[in-house]
Amino acid sequence: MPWPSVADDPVLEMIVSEEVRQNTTLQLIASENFASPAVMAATGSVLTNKYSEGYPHRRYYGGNMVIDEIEDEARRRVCALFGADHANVQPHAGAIANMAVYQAVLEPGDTVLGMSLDHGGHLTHGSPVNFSGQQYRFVSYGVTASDERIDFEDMAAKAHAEKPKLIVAGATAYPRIIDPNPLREIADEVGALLMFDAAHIAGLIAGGVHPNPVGIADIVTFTTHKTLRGPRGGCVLSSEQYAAAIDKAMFPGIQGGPLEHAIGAKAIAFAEASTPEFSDYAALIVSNAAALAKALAGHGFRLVSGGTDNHLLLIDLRAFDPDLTGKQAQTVLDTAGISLNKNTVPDDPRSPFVTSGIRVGTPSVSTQGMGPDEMGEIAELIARALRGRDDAGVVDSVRADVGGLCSRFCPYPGLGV
Ligand code: DSN
Repeated sequence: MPWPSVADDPVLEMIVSEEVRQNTTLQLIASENFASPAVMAATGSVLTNKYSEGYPHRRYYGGNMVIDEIEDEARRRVCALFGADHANVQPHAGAIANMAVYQAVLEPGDTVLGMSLDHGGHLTHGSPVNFSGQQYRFVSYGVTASDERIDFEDMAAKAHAEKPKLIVAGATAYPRIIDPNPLREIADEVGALLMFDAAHIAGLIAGGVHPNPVGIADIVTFTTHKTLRGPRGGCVLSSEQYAAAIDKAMFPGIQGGPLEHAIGAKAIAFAEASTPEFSDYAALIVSNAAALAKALAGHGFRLVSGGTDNHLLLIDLRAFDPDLTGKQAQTVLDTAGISLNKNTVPDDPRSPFVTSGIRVGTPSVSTQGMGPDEMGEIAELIARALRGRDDAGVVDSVRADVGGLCSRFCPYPGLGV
């Protein structure tokens, strides 16, 4: 039977428009990346057609002989990549991975320590608007006022006072290395479990440029689409001790059928991330972030914590221009072809919808092969657009220069044409 004709479906045109946007504008959102053609091919493959509730060799549906091989291979590859005993590759997202861990090791109302969202944490680390903050009793830690780095002293004091069952490490807007060792010590002092949410830095860990929390934390969660450069999705790594509880929480506890097309793509991404070329890539992400930080500081921007040693920078705009909000900066830069996000800075007087900061990341531009010279160009483009934000001619000229830069480093030649 023929497929219905969708040749004139406007959504197909919209996909081409998005290809054009990604090829011709700068992607500086710290949690985004460009997946490889092999990862995208798996994501768009026939694996999407298969129901496979359960786990390899214990499914609720027939016909899973190939799917089992693929999911087994994904689990083997990710365990080898990070040195883990057990992997669950089924989470549709990082939030679901975290939810499954909480369901596996906590009872509703249990006390948990997590980094506050406005100091760089994540919604699922206990935000009151998220299930995590609603179902569990989260107590927040954050960064110091002086050096804007994680306040381990305050964290230890809170751990001793509150006796949490779980300590959650990890962040979405924290530009520094998170050493898992002091976290382990604090967790051991108070008899807490330690979960490390490595969503942002999984690729930096795989590439060997950031410390690996596997084997130090009891459980490690991450997303596969950020620095790791795979398909959109999540993963949980653990010792055998927590494997059964986590698997049961994921399915049947939370999710139904796993997205096997995403799991096939994860397997490919795990193989890509285990190559020497990926280690070079991870090092480039970090060196590009440092170069961009230095160049932006030269244009009068204040970097939260004074710089970066990962893939992102958090910029406090108030030193550059006290009247400029993160919201305005995001809008102006969108018009100039520079995609990034507004972000609160620690103890931000403005609301999360307005903010005094922006977050900037280098995973995508590093995938494009840009280096320190281009980081200097990008800093100049950002500064020029924001300084001249009331002059359409200036913003247009930045947009034209962004187009020129992107044409030299096109991520997907042949797409969007
Ligand atoms: N939305 C992700 C980020 O941008 O950091 C976190 O879930």
